[in-house]
Amino acid sequence: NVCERPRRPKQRLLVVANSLPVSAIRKGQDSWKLEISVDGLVNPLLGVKEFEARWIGWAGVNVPDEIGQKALSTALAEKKCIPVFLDEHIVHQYYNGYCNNVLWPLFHYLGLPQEDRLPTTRSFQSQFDAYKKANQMFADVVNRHYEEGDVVWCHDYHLMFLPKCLKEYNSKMKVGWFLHTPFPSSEIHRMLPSRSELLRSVLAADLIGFHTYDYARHFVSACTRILGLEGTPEGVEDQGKLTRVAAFPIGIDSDRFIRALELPQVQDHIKELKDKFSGRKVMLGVDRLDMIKGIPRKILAFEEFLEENPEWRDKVVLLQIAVPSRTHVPEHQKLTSQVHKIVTRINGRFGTLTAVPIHHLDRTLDFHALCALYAVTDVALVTSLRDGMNLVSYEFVACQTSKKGVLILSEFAGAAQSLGAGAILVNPWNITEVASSISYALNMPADERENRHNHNFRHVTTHTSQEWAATFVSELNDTIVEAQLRTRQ
Ligand code: ADQ
Repeated sequence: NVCERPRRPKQRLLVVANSLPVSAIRKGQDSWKLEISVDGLVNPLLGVKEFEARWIGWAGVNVPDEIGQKALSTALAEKKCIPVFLDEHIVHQYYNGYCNNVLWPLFHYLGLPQEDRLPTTRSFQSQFDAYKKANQMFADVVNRHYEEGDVVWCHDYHLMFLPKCLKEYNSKMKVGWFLHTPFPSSEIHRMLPSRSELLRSVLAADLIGFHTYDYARHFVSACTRILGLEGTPEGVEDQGKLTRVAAFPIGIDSDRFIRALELPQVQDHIKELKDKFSGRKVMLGVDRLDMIKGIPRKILAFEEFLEENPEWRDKVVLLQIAVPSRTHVPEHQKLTSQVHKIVTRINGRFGTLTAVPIHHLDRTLDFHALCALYAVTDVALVTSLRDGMNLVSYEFVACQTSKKGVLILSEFAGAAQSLGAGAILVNPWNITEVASSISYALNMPADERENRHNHNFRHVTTHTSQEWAATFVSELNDTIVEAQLRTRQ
């Protein structure tokens, strides 16, 4: 008889993010349909199996009545999700207002709202008040579900006020905060009227994580320059209390993508796509439809490439998949119509009766269709103007086991620091440079393509989302031990 060691129970991890990994559609007074939602924050965290994870987040819908709230909470509990109910007014001020109209553009170097988006200074203040109120509501729910020994991992710019609220409830709670967007230069952050309060609230966490060393350095500089605190190689020190600040580059669940390529339905998709685009090289863009993703410039670069290289006109196709996101923000509506106009113009200019150079889809693809698309692609184009990391570039590399295609990657995406050696790095603001990189990529000799791909493939398959989460949480556990040691000394 083999003597089995009793398995240690997994540590409970409370993942707190603005949105839950499912979206809820109301079917009746007490019945709900739940659908998995996709984005760069949800996808990597879903692959994390080492912890007993619970999600806490906004339900994504307004549920004013108690019956509806109770039924939704029960349905979500099956998915290990716990909803935070925010009313329409708070959502408008906190989510549409302060998060999406102020913090998101600022952190991506797009500045603060212009006067036409900000009628009065009072409205700015009321958005910030709503932001704090919403964060407090998240803290209430976390506090209600917290059990001793849990680790609380707060995510993203929506919840910068949360670490402070949680520590006010319970100073022993292990609290980590991770930012998925870039943290901008302190010169940008100092424009924000609430700059100090936000920094101080985040500093209440035990561990603060960013995708890259540069973002961590910008954050520490903001704390030293704006708050006058001391920055050390470990983090930020305030009156003897050290808050650890470090880089934890995210990854993907690469095995999930590699395994999917073997599935019959994915193989069928691949065959269909190969037949449809036979005789043409396939270029691919997959982005949420957002200003930061640089979609119009990318398409203009493709146009310039077609202009300069007439011999390629009937031999290449660009598939641009853009998921509509934050559709209520007026800038996003403008962006959609701008992209449509450019695509129509270019297809009118270079298309024939039987083929067009750009296929543009405004919708989410299911996982298997996405894997098939990645697999048949010759050149992927990721031209974000700024991007915290960019996981599309990782997913593309994981699915290129047979093609070994080329990745053109913006130097302003965090991924440029991890995949830069294998990708062709471009300045996405320079349309001519992107156009000539397309030409270089399409003409690249096979051995160079293979070397570049192998380099990136090694990185993507060894720096996974599982490893990212395990490293962050283990370091978070250690910071508490350190803190206890310090108090014992
Ligand atoms: P996002 O801005 O959402 O994430 P990204 O990292 O590219 O950006 O992730 C997008 C995710 O959505 C990918 O997993 C992709 O597969 C999926 N997706 C995109 N378009 C899709 C479509 N049409 N159909 C189906 N799926 C689609 C934020 C930051 C990023 C950071 C991540 C993770 O803005 O910089 O990399 O968080 O930290």
